[in-house]
Amino acid sequence: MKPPIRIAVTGATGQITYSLLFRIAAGDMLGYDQPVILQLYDITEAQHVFKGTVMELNDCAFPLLKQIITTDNLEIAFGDADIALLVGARPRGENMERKDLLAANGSIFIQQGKMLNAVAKKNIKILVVGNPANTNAWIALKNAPDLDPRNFSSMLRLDHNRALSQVAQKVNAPVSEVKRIIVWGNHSSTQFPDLSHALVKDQKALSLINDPNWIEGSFIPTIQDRGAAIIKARQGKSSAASAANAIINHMQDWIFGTKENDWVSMGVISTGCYDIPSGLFYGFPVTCSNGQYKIVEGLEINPSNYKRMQKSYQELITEQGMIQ
Ligand code: NAX
Repeated sequence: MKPPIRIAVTGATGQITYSLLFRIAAGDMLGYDQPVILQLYDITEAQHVFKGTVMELNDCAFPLLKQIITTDNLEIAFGDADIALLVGARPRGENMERKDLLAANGSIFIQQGKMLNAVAKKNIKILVVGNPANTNAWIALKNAPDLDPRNFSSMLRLDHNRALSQVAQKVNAPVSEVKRIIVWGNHSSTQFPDLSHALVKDQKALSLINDPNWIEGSFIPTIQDRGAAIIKARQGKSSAASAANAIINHMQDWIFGTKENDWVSMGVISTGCYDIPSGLFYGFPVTCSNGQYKIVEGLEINPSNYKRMQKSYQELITEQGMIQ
């Protein structure tokens, strides 16, 4: 049997992680022959919630689950971790302005970046999910000088999957036949879901759809505002199972590679391509192989799409400014 992989998860008593932990322990993320150790972190006030989750994990009798650690100590949670899924974040409270939320999360991700730097494996793969995910990833990276920036990522995969599903429904094709969708930018309503390069069964999606009004009036706003629509439909609860599924998809593709002739959207450190200046986390199309991602470069971008991409970049710069 392979040696176990240590997976640190923060916000591990929250609703996303309640959907996530059982799938990881079942083998959905790292394969059905890969033992895992779960290193679960949450704040002190939430520790009592772990009891039931641990009882249920045990009651599943997962053969791959070798150990469960629960803690409010980041050093224990991140110690020797191979993977860190940073899901926990401070939710927006009443009367809290966006800049207060950014500041509160800023201090969380400073501590987490420092501790990852100090005690995690040097080749750790980190996915930031807690919002504002792109900016939180940037803060964690800034505080982890000994880790490779390419080991950090932020989650755009839920937006990507939402876009795949909307297109598949529109053209009445299986989701597996929809390829090369891109979600550019920030995980926020400025993100730009782009079908310019998308294919359905190797035909151009735009020609098959042949309905610019649907793209502008329905597709783009549906993806941009889907989070809010889910909260409304679930009477106050935000996306949970679909977010957990996106985490699994993101990590699987990063570790095991993307499908041939396809790419996925990942928040990764910008390198200057597509005129997005280097140094912030931005959603790009990437391919992955051998555990490494590569930004798909050189795609043609028309002027109106360029503007949308810049708008999301500007929002990220504003977020960084508020943190600083
Ligand atoms: P919950 O409110 O259910 O859970 C949040 C967890 O974070 C709780 O367990 C809480 O104790 C913990 N937490 C609070 N303060 C903390 C701190 N100082 N340090 C560490 N953990 C702390 O939220 P849930 O629905 O699970 O969502 C978690 C995060 O994911 C939120 O920030 C949410 O906005 C974000 N999302 C990001 C998505 C993405 O695509 N990037 C999509 C889904 C989700 O909305």
